[in-house]
Amino acid sequence: MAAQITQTTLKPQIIPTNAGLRTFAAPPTALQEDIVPNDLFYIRNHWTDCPEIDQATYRMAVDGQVSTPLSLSYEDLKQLPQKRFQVTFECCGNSPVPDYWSKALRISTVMEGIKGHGIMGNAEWAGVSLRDVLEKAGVKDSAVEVMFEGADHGPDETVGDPPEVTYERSLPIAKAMHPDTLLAYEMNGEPLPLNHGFPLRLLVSGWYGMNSVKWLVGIHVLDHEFKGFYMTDRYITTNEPGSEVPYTYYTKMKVKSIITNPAPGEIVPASGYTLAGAAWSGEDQITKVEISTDAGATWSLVDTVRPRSDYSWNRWEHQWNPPGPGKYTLMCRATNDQGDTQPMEFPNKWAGRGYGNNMVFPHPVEVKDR
Ligand SMILES: Nc1nc2c(c(=O)[nH]1)N[C@H]1C(S)=C(S)[C@@H](COP(=O)(O)O)O[C@H]1N2
Ligand SMILES: [Mo]
Repeated sequence: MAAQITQTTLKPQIIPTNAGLRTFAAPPTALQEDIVPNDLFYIRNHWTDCPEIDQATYRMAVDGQVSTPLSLSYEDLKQLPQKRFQVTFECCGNSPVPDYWSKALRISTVMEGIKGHGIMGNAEWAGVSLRDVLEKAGVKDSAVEVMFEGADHGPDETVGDPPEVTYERSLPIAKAMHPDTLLAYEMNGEPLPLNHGFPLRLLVSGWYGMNSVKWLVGIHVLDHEFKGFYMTDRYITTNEPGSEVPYTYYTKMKVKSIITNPAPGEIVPASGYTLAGAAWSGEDQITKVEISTDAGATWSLVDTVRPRSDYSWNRWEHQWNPPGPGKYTLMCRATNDQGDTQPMEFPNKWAGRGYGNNMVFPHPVEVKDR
């Protein structure tokens, strides 16, 4: 008997990108809407199993350089003033250059999910301002950084060394005290899903994803810089010997844009088509999105760049009437209010892990008579 097509096989799903079911990308069509639904939002976990925390007994510790250490329950957090807004974020390993990525992961074939730009998303988040919690505890003048402790730990995912490490990241005190740095308990109107950090995650608006610690159990105010494994051995890149800056730290997301319509493999009708996509730039504003339909030889401004909602991406659209059937290479390029624009090539080739790729991406399409 032929296999039955069920609702499940028809529904788009997140795509695994590595062994161990730790990273899943959003399918390309999930990036076509303003909001990525929770079940299609990318997942990036350092361990296969995620911690299962009981909401009833959950406590979050706030300690270190504070006048009153706190132990907050889920209910305590819910009592604080609520903030709700959209935030777009991407993993700093999104849009990897396949060559560099396969070298870093020591894999010979690049898995489907790793191609493209699916290790990102936009959602509406609700929670409380981290600042409100820090002010409740009373941050001392000696505070330099705040360290965030996740409940997940184990051997490092790729090399198993260190054999025991906890997911911990820190922020400079200024970003921690920014009113839009959230402790989020809701995602798109639902309690935070298990894979996205239930019951509480940090959400660092405008910064790369690894800063937004999930399954948050501790907020530790420090009088020094935190030098944990995920600060010094991951999510930084060593630059070429002799470079002015020896290491690059990835904090706020660089200016970037992608084409979402047509999706990869979608045939464009020769009669005309509305190209669409997204552009974002961390804390900065997008001022311009350009489009090329001839592989970067000529550029024009896109027809429409829609305003963003708080920290969301800007959606853009452009009517294209192709000269005729055939193969074309489309490209888009965004510029921000600091004057930064996307480079034509992957900016830090030296870096083995290929983080922070914001190059102008070629988007091949086929136009056919219909
Ligand atoms: N506790 C914890 N927080 C974490 C991670 C993790 O593995 N453990 N992964 C980080 C990384 S690298 C990214 S890109 C984002 C992904 O968030 P998401 O899975 O909700 O999309 O969470 C960050 N926070
Ligand atoms: Mo990430």
